[in-house]
Amino acid sequence: MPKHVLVLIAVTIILSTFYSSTHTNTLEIKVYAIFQDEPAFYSGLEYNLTDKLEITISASKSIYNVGEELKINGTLLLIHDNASFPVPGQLVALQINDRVGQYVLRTVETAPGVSSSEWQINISSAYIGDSNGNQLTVVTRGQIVYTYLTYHNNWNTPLYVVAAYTVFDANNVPLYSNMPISYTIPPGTNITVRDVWKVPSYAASGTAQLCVSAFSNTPSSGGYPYCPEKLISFAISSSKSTATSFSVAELSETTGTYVAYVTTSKKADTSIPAGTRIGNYTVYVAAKYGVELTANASTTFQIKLMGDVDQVQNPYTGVYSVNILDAIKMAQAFNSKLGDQNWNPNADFNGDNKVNILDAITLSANFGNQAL
Ligand SMILES: [Ca+2]
Ligand SMILES: [Ca+2]
Repeated sequence: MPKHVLVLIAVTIILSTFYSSTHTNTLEIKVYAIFQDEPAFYSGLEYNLTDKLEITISASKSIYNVGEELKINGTLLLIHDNASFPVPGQLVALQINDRVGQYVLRTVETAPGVSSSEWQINISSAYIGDSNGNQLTVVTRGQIVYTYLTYHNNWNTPLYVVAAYTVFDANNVPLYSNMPISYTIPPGTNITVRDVWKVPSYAASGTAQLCVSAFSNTPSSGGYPYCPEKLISFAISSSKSTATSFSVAELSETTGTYVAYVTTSKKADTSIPAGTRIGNYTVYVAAKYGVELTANASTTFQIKLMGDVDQVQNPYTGVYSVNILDAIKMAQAFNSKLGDQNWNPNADFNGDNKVNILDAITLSANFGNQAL
């Protein structure tokens, strides 16, 4: 068969495929040629340039107590011909900011999780070490340690990369999140980032996790992940831990949805300072699909220190705490109701306009908790 006839047949097949795909409400599973040049974002779901990518986000509560577990989840959706399709196996950049700065930086995945691929950026090495670069497998509370991260650009053009990580202890409490560091990495080369931090006094002994991301920008600026999160385990205090092993890389089970859990610390370390900051939090997520489609979203919640009647910061340490002074304040307001002379709204934790045994139980349950 002459060559031009083969070409004509090929063109006809392509045109007819395109025609049928733009005149139907169902998505076809098809390898889209353009992805061959963009292995980092390969997916089997076809899309058109007129399609839109959307991401939803929600926090499980609008107000959390210090020590509570935060749950952030949402869905990545492809909007195609006025219908929406959950997008499985994609990376989502996630950033939680407290009132001061970054609190958590993660790369999560939409269920059922990403398949292996040749990513544009590889996190080729990540570990906790000493100032000379020697790896540490066990660290102690109060120790000054260094994080070493090596990023490799697999791509054929320079890539702007934001290096970001969060360390979690065995109870899934964030110990440290770095100020994201940005570099332009030339094609085919490595860059190593060194960052210093101090292990907080409240870190649980047991297996801690270093969770490392490579973003195109900070997630709060719409940056998406270049590659899956790299997880590295190390031990805090003792390698003979009784803590059960855990995984921060928990996967949602519903196709196209993502989830992230964070347990907030009940204690503060004033020397760093680190701990749970009360006040407003903002969560940002961002994702990319194919070459052109991006989406981002944000939500907010609050963290309060329940049981803190006097709401006074220690003038030297900046710490809010639930202690005997709060119990005294509550005793003074005990059995009062709204309008009474000894009424204290800060002792009415459940908002029923009475200070009674229920509020005392809340104080008792949170006794000893600290926040910044
Ligand atoms: Ca207090
Ligand atoms: Ca009450």
